[in-house]
Amino acid sequence: MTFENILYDKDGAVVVITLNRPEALNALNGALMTELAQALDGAEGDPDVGAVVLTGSPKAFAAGADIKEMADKTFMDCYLEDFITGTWERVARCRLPVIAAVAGYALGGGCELAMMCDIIIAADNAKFGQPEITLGIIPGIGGTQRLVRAVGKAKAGEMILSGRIIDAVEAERAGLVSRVVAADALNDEALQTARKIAELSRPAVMMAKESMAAAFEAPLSHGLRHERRLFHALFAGEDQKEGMAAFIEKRRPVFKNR
Ligand code: CO8
Repeated sequence: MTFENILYDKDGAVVVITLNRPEALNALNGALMTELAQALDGAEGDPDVGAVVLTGSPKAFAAGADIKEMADKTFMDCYLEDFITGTWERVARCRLPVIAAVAGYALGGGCELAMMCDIIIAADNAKFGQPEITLGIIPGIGGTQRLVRAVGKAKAGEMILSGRIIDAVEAERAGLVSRVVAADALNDEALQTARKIAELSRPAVMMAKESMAAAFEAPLSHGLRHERRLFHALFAGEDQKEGMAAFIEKRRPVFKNR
């Protein structure tokens, strides 16, 4: 597939999508997001493909939504166009695992785009932030929700309210990225991870992804009820009896179902 704002490469069972507006640090405009949605349609529609890597340039994954495209929009423009929301959500709706390989800036919509992926692998020069507040706006495509869930209220609060940008080490410590690798190893590491996933049972991987999404989407009360059912069910097994008896008798438990 050929596009103007992204590159689409198929490497065995992995599709690598590279954001490709280097002159604008991969600022995300409507055309790019439409192409990205089409590329994901292509990857999902190809039965050989088991995983997607989404990456940018060594200097920028994406420096945010395109400020020049947004600057003159009115409320009515944004509302009536449902300003790029539809195409952005395509990334979050992708049924295949998507690995974000982030080098350089992942700011604003760039950070939000990375957070829509299942795994973020960061180069050691990566920088993450939600600087929208410095432009007089707020994150518009999930930042206030996904960042709070990813790193907690304290760090997300500082990032979203003050616009503070964090480096790769801090992002890993905060749980925003799965790991940090040397910048020159980023593409290989992401590709290897994607290849490993693509070799596994496709429905198992897809269902695992779907199930993890429920952890974000189900209300706490449903999650707690589900947990309680499983907790009660364990009292039907022998190991709960053995474990608790061993505690009371001050001996090591010998579990049957190991
Ligand atoms: N939009 C448009 N153009 C950009 C953007 C951007 N987000 N970021 C960089 N560029 C352009 C610059 O204007 C410049 O272009 P030119 O050469 O024509 O002047 C070129 O890229 C290179 O940028 P710099 O010269 O600024 O490069 P530096 O290395 O000096 O600085 C920075 C790099 C720090 C990343 C700097 O470019 C910067 O601060 N960029 C803006 C970061 C930002 O504020 N991002 C948030 C944008 S708002 C957003 O993402 C909202 C998301 C919600 C969308 C909701 C949709 C539904």
